[in-house]
Amino acid sequence: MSLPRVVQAIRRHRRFLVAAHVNPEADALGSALGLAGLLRKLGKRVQILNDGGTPESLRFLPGSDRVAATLPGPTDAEVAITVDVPVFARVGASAKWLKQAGQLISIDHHVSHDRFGDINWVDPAAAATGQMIYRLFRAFRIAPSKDDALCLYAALVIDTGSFKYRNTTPEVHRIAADLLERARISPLVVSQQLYETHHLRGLRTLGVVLRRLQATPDGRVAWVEVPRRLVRQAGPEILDELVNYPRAIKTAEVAFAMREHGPRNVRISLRSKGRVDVDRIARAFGGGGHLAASGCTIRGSLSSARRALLAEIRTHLPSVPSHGRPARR
Ligand SMILES: [Mn+2]
Repeated sequence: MSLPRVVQAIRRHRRFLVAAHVNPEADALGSALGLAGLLRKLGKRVQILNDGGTPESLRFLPGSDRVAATLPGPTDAEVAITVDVPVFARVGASAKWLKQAGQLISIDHHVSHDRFGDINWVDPAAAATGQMIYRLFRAFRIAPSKDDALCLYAALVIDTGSFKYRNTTPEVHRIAADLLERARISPLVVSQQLYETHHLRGLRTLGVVLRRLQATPDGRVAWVEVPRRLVRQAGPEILDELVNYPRAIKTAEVAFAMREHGPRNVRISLRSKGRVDVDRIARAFGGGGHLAASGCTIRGSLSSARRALLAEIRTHLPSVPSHGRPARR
């Protein structure tokens, strides 16, 4: 448990650089913004840096307009903190500046975290990195502002699948309730910003893509494959949620979505209903994540990636299917 070490490092220093990962989602960016809010309330100087800046879809997060994509020169930050980053390479081009700081702290909840920081506060039991940032506010006895609360609430919503996944504990609901009160915002507004942002063209492409849903004859593994042409047509908002469709098939124990981003570049999202550890499956291909949600990239064609993945998944499936049994909690 490295929370006390993180608290101590924050107390001892004045200038901070905070970064998430490339293509951040609401947990990564919301955690970075929430953490920056806390540091500023403690009288620290903070710069938020993220390779690629703020994606269009997360502009509703207050403070996201101040996220820098690059810095004009070397940083004078004493401490760099990454949030929601399991392996250092995921920070992309921010690496150059993060390395210039005297100390690197990593705050994350991925079980696949590879302990790249000088201080690693990693809690795979946390539903979101945002939940850990909330704990950090508590540790300093500082209340999240209205804006901090919205950022941390969005982080919880996205990483719990809107409070549906196994990581949604009573504690998560209590924190969410506190954040909602402080953010003075309707959950409806947040869910509209996070989920109801599709374009007609993207949704129609989803229709085309879903016609390609596939499953093994026993139904225990289900997936969808998106060739490059449709990747471009569908757009990232559609593709990021795609794996939820094969996952929603009743008999599916493992689901995956494959998107062809280039020749021999297939990005895979993996989901499990809890019996199979998909972090281990992703790791077999150099990726990782959480027990029930992970990802990796396979260098090969769609069909060779599918064959390799199905073979690997087979070795992790329990011999008895869970058909007909209610899912474990
Ligand atoms: Mn996360």
